[in-house]
Amino acid sequence: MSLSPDQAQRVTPQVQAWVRTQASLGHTIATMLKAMRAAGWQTDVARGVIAGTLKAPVPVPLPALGSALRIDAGDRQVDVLMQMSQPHIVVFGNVLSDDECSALMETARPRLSRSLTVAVKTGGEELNDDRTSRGMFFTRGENELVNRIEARLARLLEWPIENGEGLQVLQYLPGAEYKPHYDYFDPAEPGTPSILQRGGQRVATLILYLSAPEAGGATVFPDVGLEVAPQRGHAVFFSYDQPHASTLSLHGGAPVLAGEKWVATKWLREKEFI
Ligand code: PD2
Ligand code: ZN
Repeated sequence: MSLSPDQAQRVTPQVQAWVRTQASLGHTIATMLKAMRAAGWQTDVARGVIAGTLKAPVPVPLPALGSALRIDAGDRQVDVLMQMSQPHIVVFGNVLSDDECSALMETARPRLSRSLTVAVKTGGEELNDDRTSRGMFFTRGENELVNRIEARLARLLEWPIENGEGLQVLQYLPGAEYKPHYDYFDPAEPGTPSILQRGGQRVATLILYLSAPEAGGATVFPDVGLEVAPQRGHAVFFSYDQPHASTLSLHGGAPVLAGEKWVATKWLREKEFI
């Protein structure tokens, strides 16, 4: 199989099959890069495609649940309400107290602005109609409350605090939503290599519910027909060991129909997030 110029810059199953075949024939990454450049690929993009295609699944957070109904998260006993294996999803109860939910929302409120999404072409950020919430980021360990919650989550998920991005708080007013998407960074996009420099791929997400709307606003997993109701103090965790749709980690925030929904999202990286 050859790599025709019209396939340049598009990650199709054919391109991925070509990469796998070259590797199985013993060709080096340098040889593959040379062939891809000759077919019109930019070096960075080609490198990302090769790495993404050949990469074995990476370790991901794996809360030690067993058949326990509760997990000791250090300063709090967290309830296990639901778990499934493919995709790996866990719904937790009692992760945050009412006071912690209120304090996060009140500290975040004056800093909210319209949420952005990653601009895949550049690695920067952009406004996107698919995401109509307002949001803000705390930096990691920004204050005593954030510090305490981050330590609890690290213990709950058995994943180092340093590998977590700062908590992001989101407010959804009626009509606001986050259309289904993947949280990992697409290896085929030209902006991805620069994003990955800060801690590697995202490998898991924890969405903490700070305030429940009166109607709507479920976190949905369309590949498996699951809808998680946003109950205050609860959280939904899911992991993805490859930046690939086969992880079934497609998920979204359904439109809020009445009232306000508030969440805090913690994204977990492979390595230390700087
Ligand atoms: O607020 C949600 O339910 C939601 C849904 C999908 C949040 C995110 N994604 C996210 O923050 O990535
Ligand atoms: Zn998401």
